[in-house]
Amino acid sequence: MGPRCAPAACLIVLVLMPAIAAKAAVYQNEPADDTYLEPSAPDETRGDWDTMWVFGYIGPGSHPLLKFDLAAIPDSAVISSATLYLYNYQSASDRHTLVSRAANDAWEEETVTLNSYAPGTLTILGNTVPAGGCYNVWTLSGWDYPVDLADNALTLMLQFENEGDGFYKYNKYYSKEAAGLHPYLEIEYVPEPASVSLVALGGAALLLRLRRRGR
Ligand SMILES: [Ca+2]
Ligand SMILES: [Ca+2]
Repeated sequence: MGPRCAPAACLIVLVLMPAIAAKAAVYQNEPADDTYLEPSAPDETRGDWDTMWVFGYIGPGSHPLLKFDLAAIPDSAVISSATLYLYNYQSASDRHTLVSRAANDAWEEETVTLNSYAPGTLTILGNTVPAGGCYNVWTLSGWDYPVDLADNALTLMLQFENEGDGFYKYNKYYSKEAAGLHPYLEIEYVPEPASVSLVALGGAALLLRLRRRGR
């Protein structure tokens, strides 16, 4: 009976494992749905507009709503960073703007309105100072992402931090219906558990072949 694992084969497995397991992947995608919810028109849809307003003055403001399809990312992936980009083509305030995860993904841009949509639990993931004529960037942190990798959808809602403070303010962002400069989400992740098990499977197959050869 031959050796259970030839030294050269062991070396190949040991060299390949960290290289494959650590390989990061990048998801970059536009929203599947984007719109905004408008308190002055609570039954109107804005899903086909090329603009999404963040507005605040007195009382509730206007809230962009974006949904990203995460099916391309394995459910077991480990996410190292997530960043939202929205192009601001007209700015009337540099007041802090929040992005929150909304628990309810059951909406479509063609039909959703302020009155038809209950966001469920809102969790603040990012806060940035907007500026006009450029992409505004939100670094997402504290995202409990496994649940969204499992249901393949992330809904994000934007609003001014203190939207009803009596200060007239707005920012206009391009939606995915605009001619260009669309919103997008970038996620860096490692499909770690899947890769490790693939490497382990490859190693097991190699061992099996060597053992058979050794008989
Ligand atoms: Ca849209
Ligand atoms: Ca979800």
